[in-house]
Amino acid sequence: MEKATISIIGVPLDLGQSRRGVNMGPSAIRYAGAVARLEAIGHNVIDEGDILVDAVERIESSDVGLKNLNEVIKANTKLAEQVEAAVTDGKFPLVLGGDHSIAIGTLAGLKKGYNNLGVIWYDAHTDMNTAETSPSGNIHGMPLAVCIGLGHDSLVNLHSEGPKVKTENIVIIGARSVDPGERALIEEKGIKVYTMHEIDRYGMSYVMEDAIAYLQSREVDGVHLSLDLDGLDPLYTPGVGTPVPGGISYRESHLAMEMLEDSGIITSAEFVEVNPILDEKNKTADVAVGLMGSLFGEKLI
Ligand code: EXY
Ligand code: MN
Ligand code: MN
Ligand code: MN
Repeated sequence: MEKATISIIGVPLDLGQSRRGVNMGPSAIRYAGAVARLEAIGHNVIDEGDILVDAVERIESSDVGLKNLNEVIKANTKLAEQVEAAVTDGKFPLVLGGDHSIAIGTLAGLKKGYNNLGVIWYDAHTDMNTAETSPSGNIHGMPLAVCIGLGHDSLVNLHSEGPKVKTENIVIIGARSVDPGERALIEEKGIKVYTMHEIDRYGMSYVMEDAIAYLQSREVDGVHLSLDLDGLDPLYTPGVGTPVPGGISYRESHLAMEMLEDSGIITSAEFVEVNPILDEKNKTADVAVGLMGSLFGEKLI
């Protein structure tokens, strides 16, 4: 990856899900040395600090069954503005979560900067529920549906009207916990998904080669990497709110990041769902920072 000016934006939001602690994800990732790690590779890093998230007591489902809807909207609106500003200034937005609902703000902020944005969704989950299909009412299980225009109006139209990403420009990697409503939607929209079956069967090298070639064939003018640390096996990233066994290994994840770096297609990234309260020491944040190193060009030799 060319030497970049990386704009780090922290989003201490845990209201898109039900387990406290993931709002401390940005601090845990900073504590794991994210800034120094990226500077050591030669990048110019500007830590813009954290989006201000109201410290509200938990407010259960709003009238539409979406938990903490207003707070999630507020935080994501601020995030979208900051991401948009970073792109306008020619910086690489690196967003630190916080639960995965923050992808709503990130993708909204990216929209104006790209005509044909691609998305790689690295996750145990497909995050494609709506209020109607969600088993939990947690908005962190909905961002990928929202970004293609499905879900509550205030989320779909956040920061700008309508969908933020075309369904054919989305690639999901690592899925292994998918709800019935999400399966139906993925089938209906024909979204490209490499589940753990494909990764086991063909190997991460093939999956990444195929995914990168697919996005290049879509002639995307940028690719956003939305990396949910629960995409890895909980053996490596135990500090996440919705762990799912049988996940992607540590080395497979570094290979994926190394191949993305080599391809040069990634133009923005977010690392989400790090929950230090559920972690073993700061293991999950350490893994996140290590993966950032590989994504931004750290070489093994
Ligand atoms: N599919 C379940 C739900 O919608 O509640 C679990 C979602 C977990 C979402 C995490 C962020 O990836
Ligand atoms: Mn997720
Ligand atoms: Mn916009
Ligand atoms: Mn997940």
